[in-house]
Amino acid sequence: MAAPQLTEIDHVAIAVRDLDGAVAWYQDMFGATVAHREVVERDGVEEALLQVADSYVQLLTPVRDDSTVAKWLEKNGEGIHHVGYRVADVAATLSSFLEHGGRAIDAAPRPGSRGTTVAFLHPKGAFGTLIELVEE
Ligand code: CMX
Ligand code: CO
Repeated sequence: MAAPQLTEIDHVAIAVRDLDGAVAWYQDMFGATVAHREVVERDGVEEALLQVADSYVQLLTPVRDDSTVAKWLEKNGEGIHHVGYRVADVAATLSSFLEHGGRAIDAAPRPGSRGTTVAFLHPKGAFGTLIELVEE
């Protein structure tokens, strides 16, 4: 059976040190609209989703020192942290990915922000890019 497809770009995630400052910059420079803002406790981050057509720019900042994004910012500085791809069914896409020998971070789908279901795939098996599968 053919592997389930990525249907759309859900978001491009950018790690920043100052979330309010980054949101204000996108508003001033591009008239950006904040579609959603949330502290995702499980990941130790706060996000602001800026609407770009049917997709988002996800500005991310750590809310805890032990957050994976805090560690990443320390090592890399600000920049693109991951790409979120929309899929119809995260569980089916993740199973197919694993069956094809892919390397996942999450063994099973889990809750993401704004009520989505997500699964992260490891950057080391994906050309250096952290991938988040997103089911709305
Ligand atoms: N993009 C690309 N490569 C990355 C990366 C990223 N975002 N994060 C880490 N790496 C690379 C590192 O550079 C490192 O490579 P080297 O071994 O060559 O130096 C390797 O992966 C291991 O990195 P690490 O610094 O030791 O980090 P960890 O293994 O502890 O964590 C990861 C990395 C991807 C497993 C972890 O960040 C993770 O579980 N991420 C998924 C959850 C997440 O990112 N949540 C925040 C966003 C939430 C949301 O979008 O809603
Ligand atoms: Co994300």
